[in-house]
Amino acid sequence: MSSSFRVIQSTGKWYKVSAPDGKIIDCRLPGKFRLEKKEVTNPVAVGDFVELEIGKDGTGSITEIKVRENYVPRQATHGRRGEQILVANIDIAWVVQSVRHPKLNTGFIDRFLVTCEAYEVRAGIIFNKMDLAKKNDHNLINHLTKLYQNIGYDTIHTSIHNQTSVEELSEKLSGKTSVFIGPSGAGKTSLLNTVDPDLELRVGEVSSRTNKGKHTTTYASLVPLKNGGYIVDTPGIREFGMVNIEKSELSLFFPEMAEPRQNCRFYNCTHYHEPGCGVSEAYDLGKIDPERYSSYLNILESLD
Ligand SMILES: Nc1nc2c(ncn2[C@@H]2O[C@H](COP(=O)(O)OP(=O)(O)OP(=O)(O)O)[C@@H](O)[C@H]2O)c(=O)[nH]1
Ligand SMILES: [Mg+2]
Ligand SMILES: [Zn+2]
Repeated sequence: MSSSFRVIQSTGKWYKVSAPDGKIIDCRLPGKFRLEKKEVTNPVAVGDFVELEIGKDGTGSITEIKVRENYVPRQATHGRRGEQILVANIDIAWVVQSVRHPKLNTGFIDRFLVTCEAYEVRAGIIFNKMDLAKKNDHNLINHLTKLYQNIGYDTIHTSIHNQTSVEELSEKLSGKTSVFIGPSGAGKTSLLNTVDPDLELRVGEVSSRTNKGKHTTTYASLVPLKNGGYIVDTPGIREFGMVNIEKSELSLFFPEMAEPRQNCRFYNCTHYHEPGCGVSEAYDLGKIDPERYSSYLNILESLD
């Protein structure tokens, strides 16, 4: 697809599109595209392949949005209804969480993973700022790493102060289109600057008062990596709001529940209070991690 036009940044009104010859073209989107997709707050997302018409002034007008191979949506924020498409056409989506500063949020990870399962996007987990980990943190991270690897997710430990970990990350990114999603201050942009110092992307401090990042990255953007491949750096988000997921299908998106749920007595079992539940049985046998099950219940409740 490298011979096509691709959206590399969107500020709402204007889109930056990279042309096959490497030039960057500022583009607008005709209003009809917005009317067509009312349930989506952004009809064009970073990563989209598009067709253009280029005007005399050198700016473009998007004439067609190519069918997406996949995308990652989340609930729109700021009181807007519908969904926001965070990124389109990627090989893998990484959730980036810092072990500390800001605090690790496993609920975020699990909601993100459910969305990736539902939208058939390969997912991985990056535990960053490992240099700040205390003994207890190491125990927790080792537990989570085993847990997530067992259910099929690539999981890596990084620190911008540990070159070996950065090289490992760099290898995972090379040759693919990847995206980093996570809370503000987790270190998404810092990791990219460490993978490729020529990028010189802007990073910001984490507030020592609130222990939160300061929303330094303001727009998602797709950047080429020197080892081949592309990465989409995204602005930090406080929560990962899921969209279009029904209570009755939620357990389909927990890989460790896929098999046990086949033994449930009721076809529409929510695996919460029903008798003859295969998932509860598997839980009692220690085959489902208590943290994941409690995440499942939290999400189930939030889907009311
Ligand atoms: N100790 C330590 N600090 C880190 C690490 N990675 C990033 N930081 C620091 O964390 C702060 C936030 O980094 P950013 O890269 O701006 O975080 P971000 O996830 O891009 O944040 P937003 O753009 O706001 O979403 C900076 O002060 C970084 O220096 C790490 O591995 N270890
Ligand atoms: Mg950033
Ligand atoms: Zn059940």
